[in-house]
Amino acid sequence: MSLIKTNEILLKDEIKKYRTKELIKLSGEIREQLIDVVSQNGGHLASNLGVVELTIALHYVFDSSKDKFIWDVGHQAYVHKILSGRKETLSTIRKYGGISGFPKCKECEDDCFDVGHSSTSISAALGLANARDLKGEKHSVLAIIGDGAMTGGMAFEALNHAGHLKTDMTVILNDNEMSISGNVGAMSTYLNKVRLDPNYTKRKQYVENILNRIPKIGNKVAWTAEKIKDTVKYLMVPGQLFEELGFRYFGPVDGHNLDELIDVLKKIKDIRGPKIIHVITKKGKGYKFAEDNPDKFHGIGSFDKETGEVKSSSGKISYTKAFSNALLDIAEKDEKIVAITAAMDSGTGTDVFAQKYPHRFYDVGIAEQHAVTFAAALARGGIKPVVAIYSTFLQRAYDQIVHDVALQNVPVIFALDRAGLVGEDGPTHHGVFDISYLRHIPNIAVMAPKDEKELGNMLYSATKYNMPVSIRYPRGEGTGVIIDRGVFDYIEKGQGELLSSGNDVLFIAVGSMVEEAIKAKEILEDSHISAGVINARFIKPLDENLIIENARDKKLIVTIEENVLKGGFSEEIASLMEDHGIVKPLLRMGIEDAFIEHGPQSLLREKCGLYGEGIAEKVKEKLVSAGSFAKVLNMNRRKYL
Ligand SMILES: Cc1ncc(C[n+]2csc(CCOP(=O)(O)OP(=O)(O)O)c2C)c(N)n1
Repeated sequence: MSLIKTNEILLKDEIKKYRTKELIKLSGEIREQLIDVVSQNGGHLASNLGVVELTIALHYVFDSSKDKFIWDVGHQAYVHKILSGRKETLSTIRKYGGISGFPKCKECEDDCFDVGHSSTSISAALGLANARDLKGEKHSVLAIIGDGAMTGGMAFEALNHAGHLKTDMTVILNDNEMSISGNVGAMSTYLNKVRLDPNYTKRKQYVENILNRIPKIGNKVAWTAEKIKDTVKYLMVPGQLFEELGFRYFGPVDGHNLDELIDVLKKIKDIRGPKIIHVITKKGKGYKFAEDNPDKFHGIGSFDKETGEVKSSSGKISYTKAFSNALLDIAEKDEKIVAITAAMDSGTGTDVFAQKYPHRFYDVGIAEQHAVTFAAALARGGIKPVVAIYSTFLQRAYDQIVHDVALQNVPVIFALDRAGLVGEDGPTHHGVFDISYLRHIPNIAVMAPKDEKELGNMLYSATKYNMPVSIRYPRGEGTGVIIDRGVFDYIEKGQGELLSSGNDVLFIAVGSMVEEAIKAKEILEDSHISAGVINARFIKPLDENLIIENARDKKLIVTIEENVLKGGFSEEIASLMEDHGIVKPLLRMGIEDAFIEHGPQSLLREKCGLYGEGIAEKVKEKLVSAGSFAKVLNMNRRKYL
């Protein structure tokens, strides 16, 4: 289904007739629309406010239905959406059935590559540019990448390859000195140096002009002259890094000056080979609250646009906060504990740890693979690293988990926030694969808490296991359970928890789904169906005895997990049953073999059947199809009479 309104005026065509004054006016109107929509729907505000002029200039000089724009991460593509036919539908962004918060090929032909995870744009641009060349086509290919995304290893791998291939493509480096929080690393320091040197561009041009005047006489002299040129250039021009990699460097350019932007884009349009334009922007530009607090307004829920205040929630603490508190309390008593984040300190709640223990905290940039190997080596060196990464982003580091952590059996703890359906960010961000990609790896324990208190207990226990451990927990508020700060219960490795015993059905639920299993159990009681509930706690190693003991006398076993069914927890249980010769109907509740779209987290859970009523319904259906429903009902009626 196309979400584009066919009658919508294409602003990207209109603006080609505009003069600077009109483009500036349009920038203001776009900013107003961004603030209006994001204050209602939530989303990535600060990044989009920062690229208004840059996006207008790109659409002014290029044509995105022919030329290819690849937005790194894609969270800053709202302005592109507005200009390329989605001005009217922007109000539906991130809503179920509405347009996505990220570029999506199926949504619009002006989106040429699906994105969501960081640092892929240069690889994608290089691939599209080579496809163009192989097919003998003619169009421009541009990767628009932030200085945060530039810290990701993939970006460097792609620069290295592009410089080697000498493919005609352009990288626009959108440098706002911020990742989600302040940017980190040597690359950031380097860009800062270039940015802060006002005479840099002039000096570069001057040096190049002089050097080009050196005459070339004979091979040997020419070679020597070239060498001298290189050396002089290197000494005189700060900012040679990209040129050394084979890119022609242009900039720094004021990313809010439309004339300057349009001018440089027009100039580079006809220059062949790999080029990089360094554009300086301000994150949150034009909205005071976002300029003052770009971190908070990077990704935000709905808020009051007059005050900048986020609309209040129920007051229960989030899983992230519970993790953050527990980490702090545990680390206070164990100085070997260090925390690692990959550019997500506030998202993972490690920012509080960073403030208290700056020397025990590492923000590695958007570099999940490096984070994991770095942690493995810290652990080898006798330290206890806690690596806090969203479930979806840890996908990047699968090999490092296998090769560097599990194989060496070193005690790295993975705190996997946003495990399960995350909601409005959609399929690139749902954390629904980690059970599958972790449970088959030897040596690692895979855990999931039923509530935010158990999360603390699991983290505490994991620091004692002396082995690799992963703890997955969902996005959003906890259950509201009371937590005694600094007091933890040790959980024996591989120990599940029987929450209630029943006669007919056994629920074996994982993490966020334990609460739903309890609801389903209560609903089923109204139909005289008696269900027991096990909180699995461990996906691996399983509490085999607890599960087998409770499964034997049941008519139906139900597994519930917020993960894909393929390779998930239910397969662990199916194997266990098989191994113990227990032949029972098994109802496996989880995410089917498809990518789940964006929308409110609770709605998506409902659509996947992962909620109390839905589970209870499925149980009844399964009992009917297994021929057990009438039997259970008759038996239980007799019991109750
Ligand atoms: C692999 C991966 N890790 C983490 C993230 C989360 N993330 C989204 S945007 C972002 C910061 C990007 O900074 P930058 O590229 O400078 O863009 P800006 O928002 O500052 O314009 C991060 C860390 C991600 N999308 N992908």
